[in-house]
Amino acid sequence: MSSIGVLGAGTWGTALARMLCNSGHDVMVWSIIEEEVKVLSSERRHKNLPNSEIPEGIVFTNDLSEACRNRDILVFAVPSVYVRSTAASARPFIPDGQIIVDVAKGIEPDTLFTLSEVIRDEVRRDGKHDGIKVAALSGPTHAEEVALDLPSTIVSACEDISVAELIQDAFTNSCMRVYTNTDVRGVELCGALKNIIALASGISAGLGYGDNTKAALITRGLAEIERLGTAMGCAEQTFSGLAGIGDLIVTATSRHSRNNRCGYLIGQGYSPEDAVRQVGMVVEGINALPAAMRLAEKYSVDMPIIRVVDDIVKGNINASDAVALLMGREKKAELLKPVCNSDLEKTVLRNFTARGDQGMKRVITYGTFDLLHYGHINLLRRAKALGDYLIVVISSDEFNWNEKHKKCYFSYEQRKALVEAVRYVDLVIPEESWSQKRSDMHEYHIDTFVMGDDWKGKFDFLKEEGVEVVYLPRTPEISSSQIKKDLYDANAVDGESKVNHDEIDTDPGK
Ligand code: C2G
Repeated sequence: MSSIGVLGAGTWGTALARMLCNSGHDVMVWSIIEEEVKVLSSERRHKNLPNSEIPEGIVFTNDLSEACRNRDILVFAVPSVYVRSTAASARPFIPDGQIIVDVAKGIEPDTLFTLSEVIRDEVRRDGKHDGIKVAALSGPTHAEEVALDLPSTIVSACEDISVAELIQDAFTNSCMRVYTNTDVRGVELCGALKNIIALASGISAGLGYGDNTKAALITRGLAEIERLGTAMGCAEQTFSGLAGIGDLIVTATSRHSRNNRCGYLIGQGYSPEDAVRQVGMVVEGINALPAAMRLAEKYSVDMPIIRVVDDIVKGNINASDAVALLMGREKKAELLKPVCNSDLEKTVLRNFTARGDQGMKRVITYGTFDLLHYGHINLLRRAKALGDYLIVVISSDEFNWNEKHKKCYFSYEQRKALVEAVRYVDLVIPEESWSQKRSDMHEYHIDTFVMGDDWKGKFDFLKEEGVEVVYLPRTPEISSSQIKKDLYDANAVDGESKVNHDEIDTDPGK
């Protein structure tokens, strides 16, 4: 069993703490509000969870260091607007390597960071926490129902699948079934933006509209979120999963949903401020609007429902005009994106015709490919030998810098040009996130995923996407970093015995 610190004694934090304690974990809950600590400690009930007793085993504290120290897992369950300040206050008590789970839902408006990114950014500020591992836990889980031990499911998301699985183990019990997903950004984006669709669904009900309108808002609302998510490099499947459609259904249709209730009051004619006051709890859908609008603009994604909700909350339009606005938009096709990009399709068909046999086997591999060398060529040659069409996904400069902390000698465009010139390579596309692999397998109809065996085991999860995963032996002794080192050393030697070139006779005639 684990020792778990839960930061935040709100409805969700308390419901999770109760579940974890009943599973046998050692749980301590921290709240910045001393009065809240006193009431919860003495009454052993949360005001929003009247039918759920808080187990005696849970200790409530106002001492942040006590809640953070010596914890196997630290859970951030504070409202989205307090995640950064809580991370800053907790940093001195968080050891490097700490596993942290964010369960709040939202996007930070000024940085556009998801909340796990906010925590990572804030805790690592002192340069002494590069080893922390931050995950997100998100899905169709009303706190009120989790607190009643009603069967629920949730997603544990982390790029590092071993961390996602460790959290899966800690939170799984007879009432909670946990699924893992490496697409953290997609899971968190769903969690934040579905609250806005829930507001829209509540507004619609408040205006007296029925289930047809609700179903339309849920379906088209998910389409908007998915469009934005895939533009941000998230995996398509995340949006049709528990953190996506699952959470959207439970939030947009349930009386438990504070976003839905707040929307209903707005539809009834209350101002957003009065509606939030009446709900009496944090309405994350309203907090998520500024970031959602900035993301839609940044990625040039059309998000009409979210835009309309933003206009209503800002008072630019009244709710009764909103639905007419949405219904009066230009006609659209539902399947907007070609199954595969046309250039690739033409190339595939050309190769298919050329070969004239049963079909083409498509192979994909990923890498930085800086200072292209024979180790890379060996990899590309063997990868191509596994099929008929080889796609090489080259890390963008931003991805290398932000995620791999690598500074390349050649820019992405230069590395792309070099790799495209290799006769084994058929197509080069950019790698912009760790999580794009899953959707790439489907977007490019991949049969075989290949990597050097220095990555052995890291991408086995792609087998779930129906592709063969192959790790090929690395070419020993050569690497981009080795080349840089050798050149540096050689230069250093040269510098000592550097000949004065003025003395060298450049006249070839002599
Ligand atoms: N490689 C190899 N032999 C070498 C060097 C590299 O077989 N001597 C292989 C690596 O195993 C990898 C590919 O060549 O499969 C590209 O190597 P890098 O550019 O170093 O790739 P890396 O930075 O590890 O990026 O999402 C995966 C990452 O993008 C991989």
